[in-house]
Amino acid sequence: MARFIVKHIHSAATCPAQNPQRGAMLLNHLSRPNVARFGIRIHGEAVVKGEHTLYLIVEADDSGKVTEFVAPFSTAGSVDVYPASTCSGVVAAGSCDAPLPTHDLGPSLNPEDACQEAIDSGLVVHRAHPLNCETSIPALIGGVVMPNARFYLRNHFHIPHLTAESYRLTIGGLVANPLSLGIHELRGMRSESRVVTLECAGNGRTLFDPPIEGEKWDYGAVSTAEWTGVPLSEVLKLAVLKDNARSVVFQGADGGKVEGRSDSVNYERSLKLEDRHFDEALLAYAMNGEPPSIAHGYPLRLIMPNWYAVASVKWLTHIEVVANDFDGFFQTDRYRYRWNRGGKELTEPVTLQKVRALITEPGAFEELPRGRLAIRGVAWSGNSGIAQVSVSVGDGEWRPARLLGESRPGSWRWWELIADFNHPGPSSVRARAADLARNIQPERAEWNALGYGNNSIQRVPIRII
Ligand SMILES: Nc1nc2c(c(=O)[nH]1)N[C@H]1C(S)=C(S)[C@@H](COP(=O)(O)O)O[C@H]1N2
Ligand SMILES: [Mo]
Repeated sequence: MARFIVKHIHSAATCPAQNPQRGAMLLNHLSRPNVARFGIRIHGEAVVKGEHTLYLIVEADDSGKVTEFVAPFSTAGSVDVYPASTCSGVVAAGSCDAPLPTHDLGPSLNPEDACQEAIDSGLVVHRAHPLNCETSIPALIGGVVMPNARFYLRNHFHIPHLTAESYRLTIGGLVANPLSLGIHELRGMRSESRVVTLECAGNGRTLFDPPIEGEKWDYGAVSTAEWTGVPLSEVLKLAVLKDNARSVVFQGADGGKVEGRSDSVNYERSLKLEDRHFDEALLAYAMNGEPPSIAHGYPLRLIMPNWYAVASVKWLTHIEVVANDFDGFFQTDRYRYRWNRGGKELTEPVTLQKVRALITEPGAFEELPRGRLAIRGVAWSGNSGIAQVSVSVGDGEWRPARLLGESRPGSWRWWELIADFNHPGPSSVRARAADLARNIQPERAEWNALGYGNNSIQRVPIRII
């Protein structure tokens, strides 16, 4: 469907609203059932006050349908039909007069629709194409999981649109029994559900100083869902690993050109069989009890609990079992910490989520009345469970917050502290998490060239009135 704007101007003398019958005819012409008969949709209509000018926003397969529909207006005045697009459409295309970019990897989600849906769901958009959006922190109010539509989105390429009917997951490489499985077969296997927090390794990148190139994540590139699927180990058991198998490479259906490599690459990541979280890996076909949306990896994605979410490959179509370390772009060129210590370049792969607390209440720069105030948030760590969250009010002593709900490995946990704020004026709230492996959040995380793993203690400035 294409979008059009219709502009109709009539003179004061021919204004249809002056005559009750012609006015009613106009309303009936614009009524939903009548509009549907013309095979178009009206998204909005408005008359400019005092100007006898009407605008319509219309969706139709072609302008012919629109012209046909607006023909009756021409008896009262002029009618113009303009091809149009949404703001998300032009932002995704990169300009008001550029077409949406295309690619050759098969069907993909319309970037305009994907972006519009994200805006309508209240996500904070950082880039329209490929679509990157973070979860709005004020939207986090209790409840362990995020509704799917409000779950942050991180995409490196066009979003592939796979269908469940034609979908296959193939498993090859160092296996005795190569497999090709459809969604129906995967759903017929032993399933598991796990509540898992995904956090982008770049979450908090904008808080590094000096600033770093890359997606401008604030605090919201993190969300939690209950994922359901087949344990990876179950599928690998069927495939029967050969003795020299060391690593598993997960391939996504998306791909394209990347910096420093001549050929197009797919989104691919690997995991060593000896990884301590290997047995927790899930081939997920459900997210909070529904199929994941296309943008979250429909119809199947890998979920790697505790790891930064770079490991949780979406649109998983192939698993290759290999004997060597994998050197794909997203394994070796990106998602590595790069520090410069004492003039020496040091590098390490990005792996587990660092311990971190996020304050969801109060909001930054909120004005709050004196007296009792709830401070709430979530905390998580990929290394182990959360041992404690401490809160400091107005740079005062650290006080232990109450941990809420159950401790679930791989998932964030809510905490709260009710505090008294007796003095009007500017104040602040800080929260610091520690995990059971004795990792504690640093005052300031170490700056690294690609801006990963920023788990610095958060400060929320507020004003007491
Ligand atoms: N196939 C594929 N999988 C992917 C990515 C991607 O671009 N393509 N991005 C990764 C990164 S960096 C993150 S943070 C998570 C984001 O998952 P979400 O969009 O469902 O929140 O997906 C990971 N899996
Ligand atoms: Mo990420």
